[in-house]
Amino acid sequence: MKKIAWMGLLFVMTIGLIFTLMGQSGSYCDFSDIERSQENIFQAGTWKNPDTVPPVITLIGDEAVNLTVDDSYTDAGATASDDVDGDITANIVVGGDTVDTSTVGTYIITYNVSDAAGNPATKVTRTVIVSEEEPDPDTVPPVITLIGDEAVNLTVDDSYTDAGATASDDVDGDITANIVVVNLVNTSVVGTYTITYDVSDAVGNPADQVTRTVIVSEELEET
Ligand SMILES: [Ca+2]
Ligand SMILES: [Ca+2]
Repeated sequence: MKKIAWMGLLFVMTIGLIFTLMGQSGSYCDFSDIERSQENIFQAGTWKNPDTVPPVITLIGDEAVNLTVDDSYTDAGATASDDVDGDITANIVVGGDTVDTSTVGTYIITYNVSDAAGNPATKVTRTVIVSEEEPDPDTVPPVITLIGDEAVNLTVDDSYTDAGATASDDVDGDITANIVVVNLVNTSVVGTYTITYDVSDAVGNPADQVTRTVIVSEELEET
C-alpha cells in the first residue's frame, strides 16, 4: 500500500511541474492577446461596419396634384440621400403611371432608390388627378322681351291690363316667372306712367331693364 501512495504522490507532483512549466513559457491561451489583435485589425481598416441604413427619398412639390384636362404637366421629381453614399438623387427610378393630361383619371407616380449596399428606400408616391374641365361660369345676363307695344295711349277711365313680358337666360332658360313688374298705372288719373320690368339669372346677372310707357289722357271733347 505504501508503494501505491508514493506513486500517487509522484504522479500529482509530475502533473503540477508540467503545468508550472507551461505557464512560464506562455503557451496558455491568453485573451488579452486576442483583444490586441482585434484592435490591430480595426486600426488597419480591414473591417468596416456594414451599411444597413436605407436611403431616404424626399418628394419635391405636393403629394397630390389636381389638373384639368389638357393642362400641361411636368413632374417636379424627388431627391434621395443616403447615410453612406450621400446624394443619390440621380439613381432614383421613377415608375408607376405615366400622366396623360388628355385623359381624365388618377395617376400614381412612384419613386424608388437603393443605396450601394442594396438597402431600398421606402417608396415615395405622388398622385396626379386629371379632371373634366369646369363649365364656364354664367356671365351672360338674361333678356327681357316686352309683349305688346312700348307705348300705350289710354283715355281716362279706360280699363287697362298690362300684357307683360317674357324673360330667358342662356343658362337658366325661361325665367319669365321671376320678372319683377312695377306697374303704377291708374287710368282714373291723367298722366304718363312708366311700367318697369326687371329680372336676374340664378347667379345674379341683371337683365337690361325694359319699360313701357302708358299715357292716360283727358277724354276728347266731341266736336
Ligand atoms: Ca445606407
Ligand atoms: Ca345667364
